Amino acid sequence: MSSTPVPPDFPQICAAFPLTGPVTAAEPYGSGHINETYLVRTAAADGRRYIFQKVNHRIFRNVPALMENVQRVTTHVAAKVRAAAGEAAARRALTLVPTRDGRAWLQDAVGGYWRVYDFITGAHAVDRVTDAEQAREAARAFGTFQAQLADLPGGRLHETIPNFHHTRSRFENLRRAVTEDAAGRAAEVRAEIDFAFAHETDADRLLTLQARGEISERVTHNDTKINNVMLDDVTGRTVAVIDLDTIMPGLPLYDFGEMVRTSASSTFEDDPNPANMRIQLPYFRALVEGYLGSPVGQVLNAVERAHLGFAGQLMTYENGIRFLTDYLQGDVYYRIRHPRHNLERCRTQFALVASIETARDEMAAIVQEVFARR
Ligand code: ADP
Ligand code: GN1
Ligand code: MG
Repeated sequence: MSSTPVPPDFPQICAAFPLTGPVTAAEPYGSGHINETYLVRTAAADGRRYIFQKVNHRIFRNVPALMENVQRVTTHVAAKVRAAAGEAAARRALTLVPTRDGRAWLQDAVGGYWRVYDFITGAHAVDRVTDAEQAREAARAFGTFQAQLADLPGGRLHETIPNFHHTRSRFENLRRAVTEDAAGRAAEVRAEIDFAFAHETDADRLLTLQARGEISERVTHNDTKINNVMLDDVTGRTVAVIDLDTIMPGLPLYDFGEMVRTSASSTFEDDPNPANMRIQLPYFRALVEGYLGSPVGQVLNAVERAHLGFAGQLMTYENGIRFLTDYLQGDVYYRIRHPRHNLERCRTQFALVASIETARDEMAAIVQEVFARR
């Protein structure tokens, strides 16, 4: 659960939005690491609920640009979903609730940015995959979502966080954090620093392929964590892809790799015991089947296909070095629940990197098998 309590000025914030009934309750919601998310219940006859989010503008430096992206993406996806799903479409795409004066967001008295979405009913997000079907669903959903964005009109989206998945620049941030050692923690995490430095060359692999033109940029989600897809409470099928703040130009391999990190892993990303963490090959197979079976499967080239397993390793490595960097900098980025949280997250990510390295050949064989069967 989010640990940020409902702020004292919340009633004024609610009043700026045309909710269908008076607010009866508001509570912190979800387990995202970045934004503050609240569930708001109302006394409306239809029991209408809303998701209020305070966007973290220390991390997202240009919230108006971010919200322009979100508006463009939600409008485009909603139109596609309506065409395909008719009446059932309402909960299949995030729907922004504009302020009373028609804006996509509200700026509060102290400069905070708020937005409101309709609550997606009858669905839930999970922090960990517990069966292969969930993994297949998530991959199908993110693959379909990416395909829906392929013809997004209006030019290039804003980069809401520059160099978000630029692993070379993530690596250089780590190197700087080690040198500066702002929180005096470098000596304690020597083993993790050594692991990160030993894998430095991985940071350039996809960037090099991209520079050579062998793989190319598309509109991607960039945060395809399993808890960023809502699954139906009854059928377990995907209802909607959420958390649109990092939708911008990226590589499809980043999206697939992040799915491997969070959906083909044996435990939570912050399991305090790294020995519990390993790659789950049946879930990896399900991800490959779901992703290659989605419309995106038709447009991936052979180089992209050959790097599906490596993408998982790279995104896990990237998250590991980001957690380590944050630990070294004194926990300035991610929300933490205890002082060693970022270190535990890092260790458990590095355990998964090592496990994926060991399973490299088996993963390559799975990709080939699934591809050959299509
Ligand atoms: P963060 O960027 O902090 O991860 P998210 O947008 O992913 O924020 O929201 C956090 C959590 O809130 C999600 O994992 C999901 O459980 C829940 N959530 C977000 N939007 C909705 C929505 N429209 N309807 C229902 N639940 C939602
Ligand atoms: C953050 O916002 P959330 O919790 O879905 C982070 C991702 C990381 C993830 C690690 C904007 O995602 O990049 O992979 O934590 N989002 C941002 O769990 O930095
Ligand atoms: Mg999220």
